Formats: sequence, structure tokens, C-alpha cells
Amino acid sequence: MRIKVLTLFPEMFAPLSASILGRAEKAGLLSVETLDIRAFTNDKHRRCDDYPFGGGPGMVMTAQPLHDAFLSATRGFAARRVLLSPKGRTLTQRRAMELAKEEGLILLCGHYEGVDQRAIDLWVDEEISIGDYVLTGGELAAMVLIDALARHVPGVLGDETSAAEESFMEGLLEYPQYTRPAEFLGLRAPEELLSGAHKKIEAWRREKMLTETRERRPDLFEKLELSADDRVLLGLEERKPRRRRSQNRERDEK
Ligand code: 4G0
Repeated sequence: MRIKVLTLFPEMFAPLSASILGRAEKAGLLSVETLDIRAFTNDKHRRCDDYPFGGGPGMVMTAQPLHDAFLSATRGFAARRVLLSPKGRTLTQRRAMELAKEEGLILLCGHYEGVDQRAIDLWVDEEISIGDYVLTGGELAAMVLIDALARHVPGVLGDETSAAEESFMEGLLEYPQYTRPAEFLGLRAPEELLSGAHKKIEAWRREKMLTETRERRPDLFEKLELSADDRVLLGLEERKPRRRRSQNRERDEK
């Protein structure tokens, strides 16, 4: 996947070259290029912002440098064009996975109080928010988006989806994790996990996923479709006796 980022602060993206994403870049799985919006301004003072028509606080990014930056970025590059904005649809795991399938992306990072609407109307396919809060600029939001979707580009992680990710897709929070030593500062890891009994471990983990979700994210818990086993684990219902395999279907059907 090839990502072009339009930003007034290209130097903010330097940390992306470190860690997993840097490895993905070296392996040719992912490329992140920045385009400096200021390089495209026709203003004699190199300004990329101006006062809002109608008055009000702050500054607005002007349409001209954005238009020319998009013209440059899209030449010979067909890509989905995304504005990071608090007005966008909130990023989800599902959306990150879908966007990871795109060949190319162009991310626009806004600054000041916003972006001239005409540049948005001319160029932006989709607005995405990383959460309900306002940042100084879209750069950190773009980096969050890049990280969330790069994980789903085949090969970037060695392509193992984490258990936490899989449970999240199910609408459940992950169970707590423990590793050696079995006792630390007198605190024992749960005996169920030390037992080596596969069925017992599975049941313990499932119960924790359900109770953690109910406690911490009642909004997610409400939407779950609990299985009969889940309801038993939560103590909502009695264990039903397993029906024995029938030896006489004719009688059963009467
Ligand atoms: C565009 C994204 C960009 C419009 C960007 C602000 C939060 C997020 C910006 C605005 C951002 C997010 C209308 C204030 C830059 N802040 N939650 N700031 N407006 O994803």
C-alpha cells in the first residue's frame, strides 16, 4: 500500500520510519510519503491560512495550496482521499481493515480551525475521525490511522492477527494475560491458566471476556448475542443436561 500525506508539518511523520512500520517500508509492503502543503502556496508570504469569512475565532486553511497539492499527489496515482477531521465518521477496527485493502491512500491533515470547504468538496472522498476530541492538527490522527491499517496489510505483522484484535471484532474485550513467574510479589496467576487443562482455560478466558466487557463496555455487551454456554458462564442460566444420542428416531418424533 502506498500512502501520501498532505501536511504543513511533514517532519512530524519521522517516527513512522521506526518500529514495525519502518520494517514494512523496507520490505516494500508499505510506503508513506509526505507532501509539504506549503510548497504549493502561491502566496508571496507563503501563507496557507486566512481569516474565516463571517468572522469568528482562528484561521482557516486556504483552498489554493490544498488544490495544487492534490493535483500533484493524484497525478498518475489513483487513491482514496481522506481528511482527518473531528467531523468524520469515527474510525473502527472494521474500517481500518477495509482501508488496508486500498492500493493507495491520500491523507489530508488539516490545521487551524479547519479547512476551506471548497477544497473538501473538490477533493475529499471521506472524512475520518479517530475519536471525539479536537487535536491541534490532523497529523497525529493520520499516524493513528496509518498504524491501525498497516497492521492489516498482508505481511506487515507476519499477518498474525492478535487475540485482542479477534475478540474486538467479535465485540468482546480481551481476557487478562499472565506470564512467568506464576507468583509475583505474592500474587498468583489464576490457577485455571496454570492447570494446563485446555477446556478449563478456554472457559476461564471466555468468562473473563464476557465479564470484562459487561463491566467496562456495557455498550458493547448490550449488542452481544450470548450463546447458551455464555449464559451459563455468566451464571444467568442452569447448565442444561446434554441430550444423549438417540437410538430410536421413530419414537423421538412422536
Ligand atoms: C479539520 C482530527 C482538521 C477540521 C483532526 C480540525 C481531531 C481529529 C482539524 C478541524 C483534528 C480527530 C473542524 C476543528 C485538525 N482534531 N478527532 N484537528 N475542525 O480525528
